[in-house]
Amino acid sequence: SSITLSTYAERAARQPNPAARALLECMARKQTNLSVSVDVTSKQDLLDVCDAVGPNVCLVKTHIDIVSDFDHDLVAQLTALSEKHDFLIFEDRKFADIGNTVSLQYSAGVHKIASWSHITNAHLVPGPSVVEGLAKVGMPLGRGLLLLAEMSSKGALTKGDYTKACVEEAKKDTTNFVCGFIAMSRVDEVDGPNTERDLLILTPGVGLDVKGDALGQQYRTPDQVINESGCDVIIVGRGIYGPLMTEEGKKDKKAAFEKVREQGERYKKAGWEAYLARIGQ
Ligand code: 5FU
Repeated sequence: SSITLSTYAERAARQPNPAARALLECMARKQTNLSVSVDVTSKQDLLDVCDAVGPNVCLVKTHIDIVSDFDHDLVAQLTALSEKHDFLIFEDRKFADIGNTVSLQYSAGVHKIASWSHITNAHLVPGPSVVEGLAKVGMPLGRGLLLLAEMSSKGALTKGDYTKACVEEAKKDTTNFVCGFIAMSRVDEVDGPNTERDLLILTPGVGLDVKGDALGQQYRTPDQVINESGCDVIIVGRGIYGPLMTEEGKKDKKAAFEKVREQGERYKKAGWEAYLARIGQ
């Protein structure tokens, strides 16, 4: 299809959503389609992982509510790292409430997500008003929203008509606030080439060494995700920061961070090779 055969640079040039455009430009500039999911619970570890993998990633994905010692200095330092290393920030908040509530959860509370996160995501379970509520806050700030069209975990209910409804909602959003999906496949093209909107597909559940975890996660390789399935960004968590979590890693943090850096490089290479294979270069 036209989208999967286009380069990231070509797609950046025609992308109407400012956050999605900045992401595609960053991907083309740094030659990386790797997003690191930094699911660590201390502020310093989060910042140190970002500093270690920063040169190799286009996007840092956070779960800011798992950071035990969260404060606004974390946001300031994360933002500074995003400028130092040239990456965007995606808070994986998975909003799923009525429009009024999500607009408050997005703008206010302890985390004030909209003020620092370029991209966030939402479940379409409540209906289109979840998008409207988030758009009210995010659009004036130039943010982008991904709909969770498909999840990676075993037995996920995100399939069939539900996935289709997410795609329809994205395609009919004339404001361009919805800029893509969390999905496992090219969900916008199951009924033929998508010539209406260039939507991004960001894909978690990526690992080179294991097939899953003990709690239902399922992993595929960067080649399966980018080349075979036509997705745009690989999201890798434990495959990259895993060395920090071992007994050995806790004892020798310096050595662990060097391994984290190496894993970042490894996944960046694998993701980019898969992309080059897909566009035929
Ligand atoms: F929407 C989704 C999904 O369908 N699967 C996921 O795994 C999100 N995720 C997130 O990606 C999840 O919350 C983790 O933050 C991350 C995957 O981490 P892993 O360590 O690579 O399994």
